[in-house]
Amino acid sequence: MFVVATAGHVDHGKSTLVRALTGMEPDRWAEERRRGMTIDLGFAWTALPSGRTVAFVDVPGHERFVPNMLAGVGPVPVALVVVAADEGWMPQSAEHLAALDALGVSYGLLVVTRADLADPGPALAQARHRLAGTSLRGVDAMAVSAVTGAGLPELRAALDRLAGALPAPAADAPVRLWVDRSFTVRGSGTVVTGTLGAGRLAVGDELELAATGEVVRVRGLHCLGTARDEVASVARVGVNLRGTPRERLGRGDALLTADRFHRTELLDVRVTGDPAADLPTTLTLHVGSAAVPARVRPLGTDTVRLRLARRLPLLVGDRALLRDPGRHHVAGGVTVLDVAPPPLRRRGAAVARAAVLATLDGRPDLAGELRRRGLARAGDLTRMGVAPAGPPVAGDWLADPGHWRQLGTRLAEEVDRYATAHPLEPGAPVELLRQRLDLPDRALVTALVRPPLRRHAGRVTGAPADTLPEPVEHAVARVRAAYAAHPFRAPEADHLADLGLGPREIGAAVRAGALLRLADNVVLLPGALDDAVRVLAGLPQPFTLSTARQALDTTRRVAVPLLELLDRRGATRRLPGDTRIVVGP
Ligand SMILES: Nc1nc2c(ncn2[C@@H]2O[C@H](COP(=O)(O)OP(=O)(O)OP(=O)(O)O)[C@@H](O)[C@H]2O)c(=O)[nH]1
Ligand SMILES: [Mg+2]
Repeated sequence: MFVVATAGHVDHGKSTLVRALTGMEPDRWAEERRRGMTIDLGFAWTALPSGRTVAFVDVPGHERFVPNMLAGVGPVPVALVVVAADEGWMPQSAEHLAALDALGVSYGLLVVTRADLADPGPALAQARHRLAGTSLRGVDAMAVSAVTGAGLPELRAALDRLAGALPAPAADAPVRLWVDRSFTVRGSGTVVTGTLGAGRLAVGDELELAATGEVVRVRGLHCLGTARDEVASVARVGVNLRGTPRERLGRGDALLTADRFHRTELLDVRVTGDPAADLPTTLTLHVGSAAVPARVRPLGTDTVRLRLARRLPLLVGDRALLRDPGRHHVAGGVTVLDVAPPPLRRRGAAVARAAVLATLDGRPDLAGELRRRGLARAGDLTRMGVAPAGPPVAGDWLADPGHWRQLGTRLAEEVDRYATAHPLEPGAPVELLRQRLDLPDRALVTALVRPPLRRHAGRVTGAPADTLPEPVEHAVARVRAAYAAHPFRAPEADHLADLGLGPREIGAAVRAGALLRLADNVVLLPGALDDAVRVLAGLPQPFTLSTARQALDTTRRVAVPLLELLDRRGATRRLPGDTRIVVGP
């Protein structure tokens, strides 16, 4: 199936043409039929000679109903531009064409109808001329009469050719179904309809409501009046939602594949049409079937920041339009450049931002996105419409390579700075480093730790300090002098304290290799282990704790942890009966 939206001035024969092609009545309301005028969107479909199905979204031409028209064409990138032979180009012909051009609609047909009432030649020439400067330039054009049927076979053939030229829908893309109608079916509950432009839907799917993020479940699907278990794009589709009251959603809302869209109220866009500086401060943004008031802040000559009155599920590269409802004026086409733009706080930020936006074209660009953001989560990028690739640096974080290298350098500097400011601490706390580097996740700090940096117990240490703070150096020197003659007589705790060696100082001296810690408050000089092995090797083997203690000229306070440490290091081995031997040389 493919879907075509009509466009054109009021009374130019759009609905009559759809009726003639499909045998279906696009004007659904009694009021529409009474007044002979389309007010809201109409839907009809038929088989073409090739067997393909074409579905029409028939729009109203009256100037009062332009918002309805925009809700119809917004999600449908194919247009049937209708002009009456006897009236020619009219104001809403121009306004509708401006909207299609702003949205970048490039597939369609130009049909001059009511050809039985006047020579279609002039209207055809005039309309062709109008289309020439737009996204619809060069589309097939023909004259028809819906009353006599003249030209309808040619039109059907042209629709078939058009269908063959359309790009294949992205079958695996996430679903963003813009709702164009919602109603209640007795016994089934709420049904919404829309044009499924990409992806597929199946009964049982869980979808997200764009307005609220609420998750809803698909209870039933309809396509062209037939119940279906699954519907693939492109299609007109009716979705029955389980347990969702009708008031919860309506035109302008969207059903989304869960967790695949960033719902934003702030975006940076490129505008075509009026210069950015000339735009009013408030306009209406039309995208999909939605129409949302937007505050406009010009940034560059053709780039602006929009603040929306409500969140919309937008992706980089989306097309939309800005309209001034009071003036019946399509102010410009919109290409979405950034759906998660940085705040503009500092002086000069707007100018800098304009320079960045000048380099963007709305094509998703992973490398550029990372360059601008430095770091980004893969999931966030996906939700913006930028496909992530490559290995993450930590968790699901992707990084710009240059930025990541720079962070590594800064981490080393911060670790150094911390060590200088806190020489007795065993490294800088990870959380503090996260704050200093302004990183959003501690896992990133951890991932940045490279030798010679090391991570230990929630801290990052640099290369071991070979110089100790002077007071500690002094204290250690005094320990060395005092115990040279009795290397295994560890100083008592209060003696250490007298020397100025508290737990932190001892920790620093141990890390620097100036002292050897056997147990809390039991420290020896670094060479003590080798000396002890030499002394013990000279004893008759095996030897007892008491023999060892006497040979080492020390107390149990030292001998017990010393022998245990030697056991652990494999220098001695403990035998049954609490004796030991020295192992190896
Ligand atoms: N003679 C003749 N009359 C036509 C033809 N097509 C439409 N009409 C008449 O033109 C009038 C308007 O036709 P509609 O189909 O309602 O026009 P529309 O473009 O749908 O109008 P809106 O939806 O209100 O914008 C009706 O009275 C139709 O009968 C045609 O090919 N020949
Ligand atoms: Mg109509």
